[in-house]
Amino acid sequence: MDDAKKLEEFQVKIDAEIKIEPKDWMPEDYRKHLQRQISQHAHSEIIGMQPEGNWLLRAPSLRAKVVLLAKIQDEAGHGLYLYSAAETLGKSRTEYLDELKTGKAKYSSIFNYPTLTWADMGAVGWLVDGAAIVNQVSLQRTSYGPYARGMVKICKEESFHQRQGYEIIADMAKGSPEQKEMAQDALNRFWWPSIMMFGPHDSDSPNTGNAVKWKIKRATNDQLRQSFIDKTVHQAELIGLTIPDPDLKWNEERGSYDFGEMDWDEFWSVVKGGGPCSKQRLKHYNDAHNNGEWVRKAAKAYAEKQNSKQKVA
Ligand code: BYC
Repeated sequence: MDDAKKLEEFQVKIDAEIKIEPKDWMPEDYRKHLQRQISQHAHSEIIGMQPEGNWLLRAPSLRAKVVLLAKIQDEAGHGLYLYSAAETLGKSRTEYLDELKTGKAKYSSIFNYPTLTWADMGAVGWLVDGAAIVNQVSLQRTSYGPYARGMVKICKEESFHQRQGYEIIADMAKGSPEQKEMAQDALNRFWWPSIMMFGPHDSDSPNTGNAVKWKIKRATNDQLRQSFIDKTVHQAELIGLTIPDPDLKWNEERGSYDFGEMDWDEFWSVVKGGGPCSKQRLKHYNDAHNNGEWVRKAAKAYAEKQNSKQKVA
């Protein structure tokens, strides 16, 4: 069958909501698109452990520490599912990780901001995981089978993450005036970076066209951002916090909130590696990877020993 015919059949499958599986024929651009998106997603989960790891040893109670630790471990698990899904596209985990180590690969801009207070653990869970869920719920229906199935499990865990963050911020918002101030300050610092997680406006998003045609994306950047804002404003009101956007206003006609413009210079600078913590995040990842060399060597030596024992037997 020639490529034009294969392409036509591929699109028919996509339009009929039939999942594409690793051994199915797929256009090279579809494969590359997914390799890029799934690996960036995996890197985000792994780098995303750092801002929260910063507070593990300073959590204010044993319960808070245990819950935060469980959440961070979940993020590691998400990264591993996603690398496995990305590997089914014919590129090895080592290659993906090399791209992360050298700074060639992108990961979500949000993780290049510092977590300065305990209230930031609330803001990260509530807003960052909240934004991640809105995106990932739609990705459960993405056209590539391994990615869609990975998302189902990830979404279940993310909703626990969102609730743990909301609990922290809600407790602080009803605490002492200083605690309420910390909660508001965390919201002020994390609001705009969180809504930037959805990426550029659709009109400035070069990947959206193909992503929608191939049903990799089931909703566009702007649609998902709007859905997140509409959900979150009410949650802020419930706990007496104010979204730091003077242009935020309910639009009766659209049945949605109107909101202010993001600082796109800041967004692109962070995406290109100029975020407040970009260098620190990459260095920490590389240091951890290098420090783990002895574990990888030991595991390899053990596997070789087991293999040679089996051969002898
Ligand atoms: N940050 O054409 P566009 C989590 C890049 S982590 C950095 O719209 P696309 C969690 C984009 O990659 C949640 N870069 O791209 C973990 C593209 O560059 P390239 C992570 C961004 O792919 C721990 C260029 O800008 N979630 O759950 O159609 C703790 C043009 O953009 C960003 C995912 O990764 C950004 N914010 O749409 C807590 C979900 N935005 O690659 C939580 C999966 C854009 O062409 N990914 N760029 O050089 C997606 O849904 C899509 O990839 C995006 C971007 C919506 C992020």
